[in-house]
Amino acid sequence: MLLNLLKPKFLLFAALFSVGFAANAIAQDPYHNQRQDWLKKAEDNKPQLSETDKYPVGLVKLEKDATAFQGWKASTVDSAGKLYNSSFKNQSGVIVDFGEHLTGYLTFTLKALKGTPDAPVRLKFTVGEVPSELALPFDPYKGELSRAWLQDEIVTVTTIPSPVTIPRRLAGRYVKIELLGTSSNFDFAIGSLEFKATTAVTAKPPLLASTTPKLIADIDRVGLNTLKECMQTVYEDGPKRDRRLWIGDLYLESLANQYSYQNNALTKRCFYLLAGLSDNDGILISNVFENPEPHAQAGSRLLDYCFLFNVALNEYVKATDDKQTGLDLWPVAKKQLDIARKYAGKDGMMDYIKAGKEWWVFFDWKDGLDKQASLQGITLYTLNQTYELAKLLGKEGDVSDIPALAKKLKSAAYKNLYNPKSGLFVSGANRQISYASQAWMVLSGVASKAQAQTALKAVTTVKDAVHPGAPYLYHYYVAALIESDLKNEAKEAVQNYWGGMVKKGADTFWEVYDPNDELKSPYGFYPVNSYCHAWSCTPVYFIRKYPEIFQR
Ligand code: RAM
Repeated sequence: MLLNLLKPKFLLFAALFSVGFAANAIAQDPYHNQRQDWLKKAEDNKPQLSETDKYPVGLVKLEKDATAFQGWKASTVDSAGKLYNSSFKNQSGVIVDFGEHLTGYLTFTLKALKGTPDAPVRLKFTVGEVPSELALPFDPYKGELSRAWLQDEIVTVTTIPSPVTIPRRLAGRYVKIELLGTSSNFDFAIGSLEFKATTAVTAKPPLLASTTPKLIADIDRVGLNTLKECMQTVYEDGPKRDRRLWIGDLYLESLANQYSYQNNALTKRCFYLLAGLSDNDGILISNVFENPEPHAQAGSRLLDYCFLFNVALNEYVKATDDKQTGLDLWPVAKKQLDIARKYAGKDGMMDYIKAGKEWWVFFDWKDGLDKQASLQGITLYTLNQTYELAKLLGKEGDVSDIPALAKKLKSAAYKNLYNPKSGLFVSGANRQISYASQAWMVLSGVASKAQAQTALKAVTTVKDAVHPGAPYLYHYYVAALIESDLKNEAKEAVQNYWGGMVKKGADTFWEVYDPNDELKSPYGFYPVNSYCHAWSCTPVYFIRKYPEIFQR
């Protein structure tokens, strides 16, 4: 009774409260008047995906092989024709090879060979990017990410013949098909199997010079495939997992795209989406989804990715001269600089301990990496790049404090993080030496060219230096080598690292690759790693931007 009496008052209060709350959020939202326009521009630049029908090229069997990647080799045992010409009852567990990595939709039909289909057929499809995904049992599942990322789907076919499309979009090269249930009154075969492959890529990239070494050309080919597969209606990080737009992946994909497929509309769309879906305080959210409506992963704020938005936008405006997009999104770039202002101490050092408590600070999938030097470096890099962007857009007046802040950060980095005796940059209380620290100190411009060369050469000789854990950080390491004019070293690094994946049979480049630990997974179960991962495609950028280093 009391509750009923209170109800209208409570509802009125709640309504006023929520109106007040919403009004407050709007009042705080620095982009309140622009968001809808940005999201509309994102929609206007959504690409029409191209669709291509692909068919199996053969049947393979998996063999344990200690020399193969992750210990599993797929070798061809039959032509694809066998699948269609004989009873499926004797083929359960067959593995179909499509010959290349594909992203899209799998459709099949069944056909009766003998008798009348008098019961449904239950089949299990497992799609793999690499052989180990088909060799290892997924359950009991031990990974930290959702079990549902793994691509096994059970399908019950009730009408034979009729086409069945697996509703979920799939990504991979191999398809295992197992028979889980059928009737003994009839026999059947697979009538057809096709993959509708989708991508936003329609252009052909320019050819490499005829002098390009074979291994480099192979790396470029695999990098292009990786990029093509990840270019869907956004730059996805991986078409198998996580299938969404992350700022860090967008940055590296947009660089590679600029020197290959040149789909500027896609890059533009991604910038507008991220801006339109940023947090109410104007800070970017690290990743966004497209469906059912564009939305961000609430609460996922990643410090280095906020900075890389600015860097990516600057690169894009420089490369395309699309100043309109630059001007539209300038408020967002300007706003991200508040992060630098907030954590820059009086001594010019970024407060990495506080930042690390308040943010996800990433840089690499590498346990134990100390991030002090990398954070100092990326902050400086961002300040410089954003100032460059401001100049391009005639907005220096908006960020007039930045040159002085950059100067302060630079001299503090030099004073606190450089060891002139060893010629190396150190990070954190334990003065850790890592590839990440050297790379970011070089890219930030803290090191002179001579110092950069010394540091990048020296780090390779330090026994317990922390190595990169994933191609993502390897990108920045190679960029630093090029920046320091260590051309041969850059070429060697690309040939050894990405060439290592090519030699191990990669069709597309992997999310995580440690040459000494092929089973490495940041997620506790390596089949859930992505084996076609955006941030690994950047040799395409290096090889094509610097032909004098890589194409001869
Ligand atoms: C992984 C994603 C993505 C990356 C983030 C930080 O989960 O696959 O590529 O940007 O982490």
